[in-house]
Amino acid sequence: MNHFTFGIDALSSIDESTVRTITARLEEGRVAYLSNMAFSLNKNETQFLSPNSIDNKSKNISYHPLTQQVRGCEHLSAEQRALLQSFMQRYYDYAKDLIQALLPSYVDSLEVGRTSYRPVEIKGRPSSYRKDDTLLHVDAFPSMPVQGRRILRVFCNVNPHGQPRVWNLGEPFANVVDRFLPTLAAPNPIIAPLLKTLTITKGLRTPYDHYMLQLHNAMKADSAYQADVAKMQMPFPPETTWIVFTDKTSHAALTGQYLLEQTFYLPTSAMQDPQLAPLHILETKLGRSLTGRSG
Ligand SMILES: O=C(O)CCC(=O)C(=O)O
Ligand SMILES: [Fe+2]
Repeated sequence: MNHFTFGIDALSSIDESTVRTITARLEEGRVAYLSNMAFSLNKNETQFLSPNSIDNKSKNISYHPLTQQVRGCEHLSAEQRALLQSFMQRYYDYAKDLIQALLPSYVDSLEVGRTSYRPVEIKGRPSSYRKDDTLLHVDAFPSMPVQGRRILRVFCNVNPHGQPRVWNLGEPFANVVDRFLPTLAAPNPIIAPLLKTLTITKGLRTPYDHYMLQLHNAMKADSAYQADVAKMQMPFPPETTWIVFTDKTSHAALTGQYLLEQTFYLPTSAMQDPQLAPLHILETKLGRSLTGRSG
């Protein structure tokens, strides 16, 4: 165990006090590392262990458990797409069961997000700096405002060739905020309603979303910061799982191929300690509410 991660060895030994500890550590910003828990592919799913599973335009295959739609594989046959759909649904079920076992107090409030399958090697993949996840960042998405809710993600490395998924983990969120918040522009109140009307954003980009997006971009844009900031390299071997609040934990994915990921959203009110939410931390620093309608 260290400042960045903590291990969970077996689901069988988890009692109420362990649950509280796990929840607290995750909310602090550590990564829960499950070194002997993994999602396994069925025999007929191993055909998707190829970068050709995705079409040219996409960087991953995405699925939404509510609509049961798969995207990013339109070039495949109807039969293959149906198989991918059940593959992704199985991963969602796996992730949901893990949350149920480890973080039961979240379950009633958790909202389900996308499932993603990433069969392309991330190292050297062309991308603009804002989309480049090999740079340290906290998660915030331009088109998907979370309006203060937490982003909780469950990852599993399903690489069949022994290749780890190598991440860097960066400094605590409070340090990131101290470093970058003074450099960020305040939101312009005209912009958010416009983005919503034009359906550029799915819902209203609140001042919270504005600041998180600016933070995400500022971290990625600062190459001196990327080089100099304290960080720890963390290789996640195949057949391991990890869970993290990616909106608070500074992370970068350096190398790796074949990853499954499930996103959930959690209202801050459902946290064990809502004061640990990025929303609360930013509101305290700025001395204002960030989820109201005006910028
Ligand atoms: O692909 C990965 O390993 C992680 C990329 C990332 O930054 C994320 O999913 O939030
Ligand atoms: Fe990320």
